[in-house]
Amino acid sequence: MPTRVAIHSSVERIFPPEKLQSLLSELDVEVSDDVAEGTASGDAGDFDAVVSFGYEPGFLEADLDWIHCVRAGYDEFPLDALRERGVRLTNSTGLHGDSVGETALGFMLQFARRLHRYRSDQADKAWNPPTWDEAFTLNGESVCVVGLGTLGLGVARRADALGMDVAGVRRTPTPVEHVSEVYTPDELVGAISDARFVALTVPLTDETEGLLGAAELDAMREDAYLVNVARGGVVDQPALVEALRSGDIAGAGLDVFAEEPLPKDSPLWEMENVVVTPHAAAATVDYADRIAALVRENVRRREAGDSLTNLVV
Ligand code: NDP
Ligand code: 7N6
Repeated sequence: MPTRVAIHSSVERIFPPEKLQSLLSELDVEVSDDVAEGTASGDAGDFDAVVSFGYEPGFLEADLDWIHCVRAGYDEFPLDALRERGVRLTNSTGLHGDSVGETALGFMLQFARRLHRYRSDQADKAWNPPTWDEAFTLNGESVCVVGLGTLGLGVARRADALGMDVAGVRRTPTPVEHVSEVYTPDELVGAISDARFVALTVPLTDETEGLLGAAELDAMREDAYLVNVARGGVVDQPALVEALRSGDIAGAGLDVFAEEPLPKDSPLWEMENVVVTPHAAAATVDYADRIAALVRENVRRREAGDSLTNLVV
């Protein structure tokens, strides 16, 4: 039996659902939010699978055996409940090394070359060259990349290519290409305390929630910059605001926040040493094509009775 796939409208957050439907037109695939109700065309039987950005409680009511999350981060999905119901969850890790890697380096280059400041000055037609000791080069500077999977490697590879000294943190302390020293989470404070940049690229889990709190921010250099392209919850955001205000760190490039969209009254919007991006680090025009390839491969595996790639539970 061919796999009947529903594309949930939440994928709109990244690309039009119809775009993915047309890329997968050789499959039995429909854009539908009523996964429990079956196909809009009234055919008997429910969907087997749903491709979604977010989680809906209705997914557990439907007779699905597979959910594909179009994000790498699956922290919003109830893993225990899915496991109990025998619903498999796959994610989209592996797709974002280039996009997020380039965004993270973009943040770093902006701070080193002061581009963020000139862009703000441009709004006032203000000609403000840097002071003699303000600008620096990434070449010769150091970065600590916390999380060394797809994103972390995307950052490490680029930082290494620009002549930076790259250290990293992960639970498995095996050598990683482009990373001179790999630390474990219990060594986090030591790992970040010498770095000019700290880049967060870990999933949000019980272990990583609030990983970067007041003590870690305090341990960072006063001329250090934080880059968060992981999840807002990995950082204690009030402690970050305080560290930025008090000059405990020099600045931050933030793609992700405790609450998204970032509320209008957040002090982060108006800080001269902060660059805010709207959870856009992974955005790229070929995102839907990459998701289509992943879904196609897993439909093939499902129908062959093989284990799915990018399986979470
Ligand atoms: P991966 O699974 O490829 O990599 C995760 C890395 O984190 C691994 O190196 C893992 O290594 C490490 N890790 C896990 N737990 C810990 C821990 N407690 N302490 C230190 N390291 C840890 O995931 P991706 O790189 O694809 O994505 C990472 C996260 O980034 C996603 O979960 C998502 O939340 C976020 N993301 C954000 C995007 C954006 O648009 N801003 C885009 C894509 C992802 P080990 O197992 O050895 O610890
Ligand atoms: C979509 C970003 C992820 O976890 O947060 C990201 O993959 C999704 C552009």
